Amino acid sequence: MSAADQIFAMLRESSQSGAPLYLQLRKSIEEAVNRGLIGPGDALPSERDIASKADISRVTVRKAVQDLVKGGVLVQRHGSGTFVAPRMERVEQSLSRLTSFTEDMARRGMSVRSVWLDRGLYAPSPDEMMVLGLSSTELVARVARLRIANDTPLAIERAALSASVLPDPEAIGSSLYAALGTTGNRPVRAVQRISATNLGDADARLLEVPSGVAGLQIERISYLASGKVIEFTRSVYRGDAYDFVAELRLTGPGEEIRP
Ligand code: 16G
Repeated sequence: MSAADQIFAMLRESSQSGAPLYLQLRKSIEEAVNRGLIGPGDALPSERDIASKADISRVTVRKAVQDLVKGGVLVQRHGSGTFVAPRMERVEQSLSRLTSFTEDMARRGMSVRSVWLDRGLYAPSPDEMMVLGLSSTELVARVARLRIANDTPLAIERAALSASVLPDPEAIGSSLYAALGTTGNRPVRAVQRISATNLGDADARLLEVPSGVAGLQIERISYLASGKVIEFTRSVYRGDAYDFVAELRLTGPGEEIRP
């Protein structure tokens, strides 16, 4: 069956539902993609073909297609038509090991690149003062980067550290943890909070996804062996590209659960 036939078969299945036509069409295309009946990179039939075959108006077809483009299911290329969006190879990241972005990607054989969004010394925000234990007269070093693996932007990371630990944020090379390692300040423990977010316009543009799509917001507070907080990083990861995986074990009797 051709891609067009798959969509029309789905549409016939849903035509009893009584939902507005554009929603039925949108759902049919989405179903065809989710079930793998039409795959990443496949061309969608033209607006005119869908309209005439399904006997609905072109305006209705356009509305359904635009919704799916906004949602990242389809992509439109000027002059050549509408296609099923390429599927991202998802990156699986263990939640039990304290590794750096550079190490994580290198282990997978992926090339890493960062685009600097900001780096410098600033007066600390109330949050930074509290987490990093800074007074209002001390400075905070901020390092904000777009992290790119194999040419796909995966995350925006905004790290804050005490300026006493990182007096020259301009001087870190490609890895923050490697730079911290050279002065004996690489963290050994971290607490990470992950929550769902819908990407705002600016972050979505940097991550090359449609505005409003799902992302992961991650806050990492890292510690030295002494218990001192060394890093306070707030990141936004692409929801379609990253899986955080945690291994869970049954705690034995008498074993303490530490936060
Ligand atoms: C990871 C950490 C981030 C840390 C960075 C250092 C998460 C959510 N974040 O991406 O907190 O600053 O690694 O990476 O895992 P780098 O050494 O490559 O600069």
